Amino acid sequence: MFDPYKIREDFPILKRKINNHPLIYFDNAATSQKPKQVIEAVKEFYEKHNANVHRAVHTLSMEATELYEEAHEEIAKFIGAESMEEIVFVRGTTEAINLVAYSWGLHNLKRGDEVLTSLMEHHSNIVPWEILSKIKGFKVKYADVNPDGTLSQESLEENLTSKVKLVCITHVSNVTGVVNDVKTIAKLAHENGALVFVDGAQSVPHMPVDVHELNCDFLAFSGHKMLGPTGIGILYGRRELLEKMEPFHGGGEMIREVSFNPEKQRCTISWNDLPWKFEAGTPNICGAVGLMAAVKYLRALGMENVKAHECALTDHAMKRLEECPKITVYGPKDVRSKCGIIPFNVEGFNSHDVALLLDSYGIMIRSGFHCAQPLHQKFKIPSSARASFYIYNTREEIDRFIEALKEIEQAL
Ligand code: C6P
Repeated sequence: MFDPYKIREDFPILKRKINNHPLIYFDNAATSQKPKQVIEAVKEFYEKHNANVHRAVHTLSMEATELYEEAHEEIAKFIGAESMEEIVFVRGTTEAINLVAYSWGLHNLKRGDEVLTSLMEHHSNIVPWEILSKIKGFKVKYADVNPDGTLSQESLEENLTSKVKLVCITHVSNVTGVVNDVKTIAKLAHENGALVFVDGAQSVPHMPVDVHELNCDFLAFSGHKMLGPTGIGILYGRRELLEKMEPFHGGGEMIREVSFNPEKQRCTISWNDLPWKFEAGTPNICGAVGLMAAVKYLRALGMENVKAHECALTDHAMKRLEECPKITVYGPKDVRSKCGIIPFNVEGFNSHDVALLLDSYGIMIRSGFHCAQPLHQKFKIPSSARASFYIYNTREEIDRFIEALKEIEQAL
């Protein structure tokens, strides 16, 4: 039985009061809270196993290495990857996207090529491609978004010409919670000879995601949005692609051999095996250990149950928001095409003021443009307030949120 009240007992921070109100944390799309199982795993690592990985033969280094490799394996299982060779630890989704831009894009994209993304992307899935396009001369194209925030399939198909070498698309919008049909997009892209990069920052923490089922070539996500520590994220890449790609960063762990040729006064370098070829320097070992605990926690809950819980909360919140006449909600009204994220504005209020007023009730939401300005431009608004839910949120919290919003509505 999925019981959010029981789950809440694992999250020490949820016992806090803020401004004399019990904390209601609705900023989960920005980062999630951490259960004691993750906090304990991090503490235990530093108290008992701390050492560098893959470098020494002593007991502590062996233990740290074993934990670090096991973390890769757990993540591979969690997303249905074939093996841990396909799992590269990075700092987060942003770094994973930059890795693909520079390790794959720099060497495979040229003038005349196109990269197709969309107007609902987070800046992290726009900016690296725009920067690289200035160096390589390819074009970045944007599939349009319908007025309700869903992706325009028509625009996507129109833009998917034979010049497109890579389709970079978010699985779930961090503004509206819209879930894109990436399986169909991947099928269309592959039929057209393009590779598919899926930004899973807002999907992997909230629903079952299987890379084989999606048939994507790359998938990126961040540990901190799925109960794990900050500073650890994942790039999944199909093994054949990762094998052919050049490294992103140079140094340390990613090297097999560096030999100096005195005649040429140069070093010849060969790369380490996957996934270490992409993990230069001392990695975030403890972050990986914490993330492994997070993934075990989520797996025990069942990702189908996580999804169902968040859908039910969203449904309840959307219905209750109809009681607030001064509130405009953006994105689709049908909760079947979205998951637990609700962007809105209150007539007469700036989104930051709404967030500050809610904070006085102990309710944490995000305000601004959520690193997705093109989508806000599309909605013709400068910013929005955003509530986003997770496993420990309850209907009761949503009811308190609605009551607070009703009071705010009356404040003007
Ligand atoms: N979105 C939000 O409040 P990082 O920062 O690298 O862990 O994740 C970047 C990122 C990429 N793609 C999507 C779809 C995202 O939602 C995010 C992070 C946070 O919406 C912080 S801006």
